[in-house]
Amino acid sequence: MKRLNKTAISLVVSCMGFGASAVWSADTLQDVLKERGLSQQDLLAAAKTYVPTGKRDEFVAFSSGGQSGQVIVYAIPSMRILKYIGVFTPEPWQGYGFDESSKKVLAGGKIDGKDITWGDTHHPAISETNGEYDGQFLFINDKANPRLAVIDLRDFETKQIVVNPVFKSEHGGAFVTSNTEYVMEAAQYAAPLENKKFYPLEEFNEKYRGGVTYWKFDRKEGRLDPSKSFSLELPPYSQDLSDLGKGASEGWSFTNSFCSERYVGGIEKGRPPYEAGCSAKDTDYLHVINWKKAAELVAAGKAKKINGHDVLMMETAIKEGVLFLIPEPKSPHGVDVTPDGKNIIVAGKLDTHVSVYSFEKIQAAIKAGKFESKDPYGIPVIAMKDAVATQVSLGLGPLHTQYDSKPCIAYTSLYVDSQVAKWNYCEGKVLDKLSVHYNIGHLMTMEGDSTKPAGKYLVAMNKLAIDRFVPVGPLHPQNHQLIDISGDKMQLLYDMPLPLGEPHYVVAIDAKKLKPAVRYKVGTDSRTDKPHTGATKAGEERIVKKGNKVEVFGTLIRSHITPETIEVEVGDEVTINLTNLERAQDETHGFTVSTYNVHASIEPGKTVAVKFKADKEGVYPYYCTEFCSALHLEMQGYLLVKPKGWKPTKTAGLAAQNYTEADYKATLKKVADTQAIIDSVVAYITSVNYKDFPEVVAMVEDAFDQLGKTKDIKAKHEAASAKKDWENANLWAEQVWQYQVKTADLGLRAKTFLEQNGAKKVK
Ligand code: K7E
Ligand code: CUA
Repeated sequence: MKRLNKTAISLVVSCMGFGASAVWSADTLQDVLKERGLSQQDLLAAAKTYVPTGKRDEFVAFSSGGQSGQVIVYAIPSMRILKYIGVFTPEPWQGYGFDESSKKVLAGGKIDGKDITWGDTHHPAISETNGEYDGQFLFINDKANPRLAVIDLRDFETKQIVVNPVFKSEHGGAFVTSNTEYVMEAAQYAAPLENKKFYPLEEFNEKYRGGVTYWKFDRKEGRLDPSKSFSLELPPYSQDLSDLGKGASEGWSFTNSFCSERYVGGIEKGRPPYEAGCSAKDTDYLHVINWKKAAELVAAGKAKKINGHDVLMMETAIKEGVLFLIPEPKSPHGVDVTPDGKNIIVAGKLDTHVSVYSFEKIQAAIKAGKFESKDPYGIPVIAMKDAVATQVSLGLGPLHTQYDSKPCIAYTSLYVDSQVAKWNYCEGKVLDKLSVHYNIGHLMTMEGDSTKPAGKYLVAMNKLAIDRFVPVGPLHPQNHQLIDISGDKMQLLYDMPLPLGEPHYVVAIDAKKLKPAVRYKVGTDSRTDKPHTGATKAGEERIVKKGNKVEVFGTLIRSHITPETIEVEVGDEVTINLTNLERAQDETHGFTVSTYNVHASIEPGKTVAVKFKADKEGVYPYYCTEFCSALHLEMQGYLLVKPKGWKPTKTAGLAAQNYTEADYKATLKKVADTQAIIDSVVAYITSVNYKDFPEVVAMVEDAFDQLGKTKDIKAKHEAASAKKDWENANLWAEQVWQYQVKTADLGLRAKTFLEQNGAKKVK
């Protein structure tokens, strides 16, 4: 490769405003290492994460967005952020909360009739088939306002939010059963199950309750079905994380707790705070639940209706043998079922040990009726020694455990030590420890919750980012650290600041399993997956006025909105339905009307409605908010809000430009020249094996679509020219040229793609 000489580069660089900083003039790897103070180890780490342009990542991670109420999508190993998905919080880019259909999704999360427009998202879960991630749906919970959301991974849009009918807060969700029959969530802070009933804290033991909810998932509809969902009443032990059985433990679920002391704090009453009272005892309880049998009992009518929702009461659950407890040390946090389902690993936050429970031993104890005691509610308690296979001391503050593709290998986060421990849970041996940045919470391996973890990488989700990044004020970003786990020793590769909310858990899936759509069927309401009532075909755009209701049926295509003028009277209720007629990939149009607080993101094929009351007389520009083509800025129109009873006083038409025959001729020449370019591009494309490239085939189709539109318009300019109406002849000829420009743009894009991807000549 020819090298530019250093002076030349420095010159360019300083002209570009980078200053003469040495890095930019370094031209060998050694120079860069020296100038930037990098070690060979750094270089190796960089090479393991760098994804050059044109290449894609191997895994896609879905991170909880914490208090942002969103989901953050990023890629591994590059750690590049791909998308934020609005879930519990309005998100303007996607029109989420600013168009009618998405407002309805958010309204599903209303509690007692009140809008709740934020959420505290903790645990995302990918839908599973036979215990493996299938890449179809993503679920995520809201801890603060006990809710659960469904995201469809065909379009990465939130489709549904449901409110837990009996809890006041929840934490141990979302977790899915092996075939996503149910999505599970567990309560956190105990409260009376009857929603609006008051009981004093003195009645905590009697009236306050925890529980777990199993939401029935209808995969065909892609929605949770509240009518077929149920909960199980549990003692007020502050249930925490959960996990579902798989393989050997299929049909069971496990939920731990951190305050089986049932302590009620209150410094104001002279009592020590919760933190003292909830951690006083050496053990809490792991709840072991036979959810399959519980579902059968509910189906057999053994549940009690609370707030119209089926709740299997503890008394029934105990009598029918679906609920058991096992002591677990000490104020534990994570409970994680091994890929084969044979073991359940519980990390005792305040204990240095992780406890490996054996499902086989648990079942043996249940079968033999071997219980050491009953809890105050009569739930049988299995002795720890009868349930635990082994305990391993890992370090201070073990929280969460994830699994490797290699058998028996687990990784546990150590919050207090700020380390990841790699260990063997079959042999009870610590294998390696890696210091990570301060105070790791969750960690996550690729497909780590499935029956077939993919190994390779681990992400440490650290709570604090002190000293790690350029400071951005007292509120720091979070720090997700990428770790290579392919070898015997873990290697830290990359620090990624996450600048939105405090993510708790993340799940990652093999990117190849995701099959997102490129476009919608024309006229689709993306939030319901059904045809939109406002869907409009090309040529059928119209404005319908009934009383004070104005409904616009419009379309969008490069580069105009139809209609381009909407006239209403002040006080009218305006609904603007817009259908994106594009079929081309990534040809999204946005839409907003000045000062009416509406916004829509309209991807190819989608129909969206925005609605508002035109309560202010005046002139309101509307426009496309996505830079969709060279003529994007011209993708505009006017909403005219006229005073009541307004009549035009001036009858003159819109100002003419007085184009002449010469102007028309000049435009025709431009059209002919552009056609020559198009023809040459077409000649190139058809001379190679373009049909072997689906992306190019799509571009070519779109290009001919654009060009096809010129036929009718050509007839228009010719008709106008025959009448010597040079004004219209010239303007319609200009419109022909606009379509040619779009055609040429696509053609050139296709040509570049073919050249870069090694297209071959065909005869
Ligand atoms: Cu932050 Cu899973 Cu909600 Cu642990 S949880 S760290
Ligand atoms: Cu459409 Cu900009």
